[in-house]
Amino acid sequence: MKSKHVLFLSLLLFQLGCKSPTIDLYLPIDESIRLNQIGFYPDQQKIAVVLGNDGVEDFVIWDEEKGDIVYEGKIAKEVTKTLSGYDSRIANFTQLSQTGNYVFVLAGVGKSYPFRIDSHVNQELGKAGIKAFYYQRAGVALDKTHAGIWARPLGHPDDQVMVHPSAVSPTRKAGDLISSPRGWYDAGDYNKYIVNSGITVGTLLSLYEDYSSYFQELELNIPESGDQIPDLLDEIRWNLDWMITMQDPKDGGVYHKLTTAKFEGMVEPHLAVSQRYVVAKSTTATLDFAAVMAQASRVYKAYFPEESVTYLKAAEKAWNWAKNNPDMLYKQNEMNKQFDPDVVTGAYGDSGAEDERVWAASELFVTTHNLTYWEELVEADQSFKLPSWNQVSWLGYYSLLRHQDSISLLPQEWMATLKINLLSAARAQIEGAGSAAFRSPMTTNVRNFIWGSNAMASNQGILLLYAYTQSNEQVFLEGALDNLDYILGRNATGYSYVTGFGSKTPKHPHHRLAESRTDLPPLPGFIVGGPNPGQQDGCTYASSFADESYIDETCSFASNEIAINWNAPFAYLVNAVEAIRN
Ligand code: 9MR
Repeated sequence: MKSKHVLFLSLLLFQLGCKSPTIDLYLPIDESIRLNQIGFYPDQQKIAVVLGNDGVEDFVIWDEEKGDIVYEGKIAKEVTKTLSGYDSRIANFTQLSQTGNYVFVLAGVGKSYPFRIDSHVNQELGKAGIKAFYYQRAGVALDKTHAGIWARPLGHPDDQVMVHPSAVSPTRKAGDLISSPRGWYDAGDYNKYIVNSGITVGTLLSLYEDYSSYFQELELNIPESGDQIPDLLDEIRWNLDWMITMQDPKDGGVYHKLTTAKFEGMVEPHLAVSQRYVVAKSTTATLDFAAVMAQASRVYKAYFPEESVTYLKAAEKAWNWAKNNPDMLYKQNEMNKQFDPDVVTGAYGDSGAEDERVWAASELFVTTHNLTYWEELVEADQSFKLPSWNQVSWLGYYSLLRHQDSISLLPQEWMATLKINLLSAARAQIEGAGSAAFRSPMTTNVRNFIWGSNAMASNQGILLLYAYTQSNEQVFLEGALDNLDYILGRNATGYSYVTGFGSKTPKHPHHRLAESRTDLPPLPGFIVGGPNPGQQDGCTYASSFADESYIDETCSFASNEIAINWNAPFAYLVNAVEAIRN
């Protein structure tokens, strides 16, 4: 059957006037065709990028189910250069809007990986992006019903966590044991860090607040599925339950992290049993905690009124601690000179806590309407800064914009400035995207390729979606979709950077849960860090160009790790797009 289709296709291509009448009977996949390997919405712009192949002009779209050509087109004449010097041209097949499974065929050359056109094309991907957090759960066994082949025994109960000498207080001595269970593993490692949990939970709670009706019905097949609470909120609670234990009940300060002294080996969670510590309180962790708890207080109010009160009290207590300790920045190297054991795991250190203060004040203001918090914002820097774990002011500003109707007591001019700054940043983001080599905002600037560049692409997408919802200008939604196309295959390496989604996907992520079970496929729904010319892991890369600095090897923690603060914006982007489209 298959070869009959191919033969049929070959004949048709011949009739189309292709230069070479002899087309491979088994049309090979050709890596010079780069496109979104999941697919497109029916009315979305649909493009593939073709690298090299000078002189080849014709392409067709082949319907794999019907065994028929459904679209014929010509590659655009304009040529752009990629960073590594390839000629890049665009093949546009936007007009094709019929639901189906397709491949793109470059006349005489080969075919693309398959893709789909469907009005729910990203639904499964969106669910998987959130389900990934379930797989990251610490302190619980995952059962077959919910984890399938990735079921695993309980690891890291964290009911005997030692107070590190850096974290002593009048009521907690070094060596005391506290209980701090649950939460999500941060990334490829098994530690739990408040700063990174902060932006992760903030992003996911915002996803819920922005598209709450979409999440009322969305089932993730997690143990809590079927209760009265949206699954997304159930999943987020797993981490909130942990975060709240990281606050010193006495003074309100929040420990920076819960960690082993050194990274564990590449073993399964229940075999990674080194002593874990709570380490040093910090201003950044405490303010991130305050922001998250303030937001959680309003989001969960309808479902858990008691917890909602607890969350708000915790937020206010944290805020007050940070007021009294504005400069307790986490400096790991200095800490290690003073205390033993040395702690050499993820630092999440920062040079200042001003943006964390803005985020916390914004969330506390939205939740309480208490003008004390507004006074903290009146002089604050309102310029746009793309969110990342060490830059969180706009998580707060997004919340102010989201709730602008209920906080109309704020000066209109101040709020208008926020909106102007948001829209002009979004405009700058899409400028040049149409002529960049891979036709996406992400590929307009080589400086976007940092450690976790795929989170950069996702966070740009979120900015563009806020600009879209604030302005209704279609061009912003298109820009967000372009970055999704980038993530899912229209890029310089040809990878769809999400485990289990697409045809050419990461198989060897730097992820202890995956590396310790190489008998299984990698856990699905995880976005890897992506191209990073820093190449800090010292692994052998095939290329040093910024957008090609990626290798699918476990060695590569600088380009192929997974992390909760990268999955959250990715999950936001995919689910928000799906919610907007449906
Ligand atoms: O995402 C973090 C990145 O911005 C930093 O440059 C890098 C080096 O400090 O650390 C990254 O975070 C890692 C964390 O420190 C430990 N867990 C894994 C995280 C992802 O690589």
